[in-house]
Amino acid sequence: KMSSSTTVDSLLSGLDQTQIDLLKEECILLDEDDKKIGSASKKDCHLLENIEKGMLHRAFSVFLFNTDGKLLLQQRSDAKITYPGHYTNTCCSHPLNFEAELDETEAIGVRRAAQRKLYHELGIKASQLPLDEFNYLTRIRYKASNVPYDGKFGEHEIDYILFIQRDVELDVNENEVKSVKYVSQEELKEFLDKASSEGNLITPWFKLICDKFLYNWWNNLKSLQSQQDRGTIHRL
Ligand code: DMA
Ligand code: MN
Repeated sequence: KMSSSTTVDSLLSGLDQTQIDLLKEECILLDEDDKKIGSASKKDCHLLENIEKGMLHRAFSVFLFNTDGKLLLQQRSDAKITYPGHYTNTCCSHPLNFEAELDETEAIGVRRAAQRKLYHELGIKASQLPLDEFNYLTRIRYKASNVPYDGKFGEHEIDYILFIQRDVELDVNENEVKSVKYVSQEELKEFLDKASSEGNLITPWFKLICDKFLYNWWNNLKSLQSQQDRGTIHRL
């Protein structure tokens, strides 16, 4: 039984204590229409056992571009519990279950969470990331039910896509991020093409977004309002 302390301990044994502590964060539980139905710990939200029963939570994915139009990629640290060492978009996380991040008006709660985590993971000061500059494009619901390595954790989220174009100063948190790099479209395509032969791992959500949406949005960085589709939840 998952509730016995022995199982809980073995579930987390050998994992990074800082990341274990972050599993206490309270995420927002959703129905399939992105309506809040409750809250649960980050740990409970990501257990495959719960995901298989339908547990779904709110998340966001930030794509940050510099003024040359290059995308900032991050490689997740080896300490991360889910998808360690994988390459992904600039920053991903969850709005948490408190008033400021629950506010759904123009996705302001999600944008506040993005500002919080861009500082936590990449050291980008909030003053360099005004909330109004985050362009909320659409939502994507996806499930990644099998994390390699453990088979215990996964993702099942409604993911808010946020674009922002700013030149920023980075001060990377090594517990979260192993490396960062800016890439052009050509460089990203080549990187993804060669990833498996070169042994580079890519997160499932980043792969899905690249395959279906990213380059079209990227080609419209100057006119992102035309790309907004906030009424839709893309179910992948
Ligand atoms: C979770 O990201 C969000 C998505 C879109 C997969 P994460 O695992 O990086 O969250 P956190 O940084 O809070 O651990
Ligand atoms: Mn998640």
